[in-house]
Amino acid sequence: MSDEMGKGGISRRGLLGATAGGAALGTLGVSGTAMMMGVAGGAFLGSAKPALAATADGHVAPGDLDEYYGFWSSGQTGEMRILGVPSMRELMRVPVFNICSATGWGITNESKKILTEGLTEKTKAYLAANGLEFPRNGDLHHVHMSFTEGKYDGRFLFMNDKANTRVARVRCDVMKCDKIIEIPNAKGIHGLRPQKWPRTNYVFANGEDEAPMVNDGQILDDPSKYVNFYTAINADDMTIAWQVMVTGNLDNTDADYEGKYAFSTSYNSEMGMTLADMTAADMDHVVVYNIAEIEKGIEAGDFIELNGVKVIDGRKGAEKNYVRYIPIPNNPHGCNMAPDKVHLCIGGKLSPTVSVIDVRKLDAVFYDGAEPRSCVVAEPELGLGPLHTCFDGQGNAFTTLFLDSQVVKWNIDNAIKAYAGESADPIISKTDVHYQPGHNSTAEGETLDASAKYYISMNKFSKDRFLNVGPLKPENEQLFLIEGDNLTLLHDGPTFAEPHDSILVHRSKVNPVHVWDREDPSWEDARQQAAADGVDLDWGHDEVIRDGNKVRVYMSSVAPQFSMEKFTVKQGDEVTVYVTNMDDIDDLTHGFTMGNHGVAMEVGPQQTASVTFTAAQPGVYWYYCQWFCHALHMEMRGRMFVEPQGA
Ligand code: RUQ
Ligand code: CUA
Ligand code: CA
Repeated sequence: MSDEMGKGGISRRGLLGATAGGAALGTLGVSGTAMMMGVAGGAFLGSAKPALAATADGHVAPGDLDEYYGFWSSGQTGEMRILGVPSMRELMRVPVFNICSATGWGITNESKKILTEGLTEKTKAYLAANGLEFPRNGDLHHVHMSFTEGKYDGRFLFMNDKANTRVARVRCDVMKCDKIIEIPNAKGIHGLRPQKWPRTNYVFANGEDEAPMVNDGQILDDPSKYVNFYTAINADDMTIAWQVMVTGNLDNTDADYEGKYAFSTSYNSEMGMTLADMTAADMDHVVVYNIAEIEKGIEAGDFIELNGVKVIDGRKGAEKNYVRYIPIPNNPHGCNMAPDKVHLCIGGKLSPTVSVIDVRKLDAVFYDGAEPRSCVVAEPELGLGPLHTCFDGQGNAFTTLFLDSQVVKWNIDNAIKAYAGESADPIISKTDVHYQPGHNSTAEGETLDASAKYYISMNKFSKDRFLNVGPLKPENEQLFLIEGDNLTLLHDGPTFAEPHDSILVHRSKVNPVHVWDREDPSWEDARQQAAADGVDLDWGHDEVIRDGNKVRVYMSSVAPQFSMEKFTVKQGDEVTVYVTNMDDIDDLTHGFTMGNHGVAMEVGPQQTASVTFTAAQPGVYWYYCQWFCHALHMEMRGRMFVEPQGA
């Protein structure tokens, strides 16, 4: 085999023309790929069924395609998930802050680079001292897509890791994470939103946990020395643009539709360290950030530099025109900007209210000395435990009521009228959910394309909705059809931890590729190493390069074979295996697992991936393809021979 596709000199194009075809499988009398796919190999890519829309009741028949992509966070699982909506079928799991056995995320060299290069020196030192390369866990709460002029633009998805104070980016063309950065100074990145207007230049991220400004083990019980950080990340290169130091902690965040203001809720304006302290005050606050003033302040040098980041002091008493603190009852949580471009809705959590801020009134608060709460234009009492709010684009809002296990649909205008003393009832309807909802979402509800079609309730408890699986229960995300004033339950979807938050994006805005581009930057290091070793990754290659005790093994794969049937290394060698998948057929992913070495990776069509490990005790070790690719997938294997040291 290696004679035909390796050094033997068949060009990549030549190979592609004969993908898994006659040469290799002539003895079977059938083209391998065609055998698996049930179609003529290569014709598959263009032959997908035409996409059919869901019927009016939200039913998507087998084989039909969903109208919306749902991008889901997974909470403490640390990955991003992709669902089809309205079918609620789980389409994909994209590892980000977790380690993934199937794809090799956290195992391959390419993923390790992403997981390590954005860490702070302090964290790197801690990890190194403990024999770790990167944090093993993540807590991914919020996934949001990049915007252009208030609408999703299909370029990137951004997400937070509360556990290890990180922010990640996923490329929507291949649905893989390409950047992870740890945010300096801040602790526990929680709320995260992209700038909506004019485009996502910044990604805003809240630090939830206060810490002493210089956190070096000298200060514990002096809250006056504790601070919090709001971070603006440059979305295009994932560097830190600036931070604002604030009083009170930061929970959720959002941005306006003018590119002027961004907002954070704080449940701990008290700067308390205990539950009693954090819930002591009747009012906490929303912090309003004045983006242009902050940029001017940075420009003018009005910042301190902390761990390499330009930090504006926006603490109470030092606000200047950088920030304002708007008093809000009580331990507020959700922070959601309505697509009417005007109203920001803040969930009261301990208060049964949602506070509505008219962002047009903020200029007066900043520049005319208007009383901070003069921007609050409504505060309807909606029910117990209001957390998050989403919108239908028609002036109505949906707020989750955690304690009531309900969603309340309400009208923003009526709430404003009632607040002004007119007789108007903002509440339209209340619908039970099962149970204890946190986030909710409507289709593109956080954008100017908000629509009144589907409503997702992400519930923290499922209790009796499903077969009992032991003390740890699944959680429950529910899909409702919005029909006039009412919500009709279409679907209960049990999920593993945790359906924390989601966005729905119309499928016309998301266009991932089917096959990797050979020029893709994600294996640039492999490309450079191969060039230095005189190996052209784009050709069928088949090389073992020894470099001291480092051994680099280059091979390719075409279903159902690796180009190399065996290779030899020595015990204790540091072995790097590079696999290039020469198949360019839709859905023809291979893998590489080295038996008993704890390594595995996905190698998608036309992708190069690499993994490094130390060769174990002398003997024969089988490597194999762990992504089912062919009728002869089981046979897609080879041997690594480990010779004794000194042999
Ligand atoms: S927060 S359940 Cu992590 Cu999104 Cu409100
Ligand atoms: Cu290649 Cu399975
Ligand atoms: Ca509080």
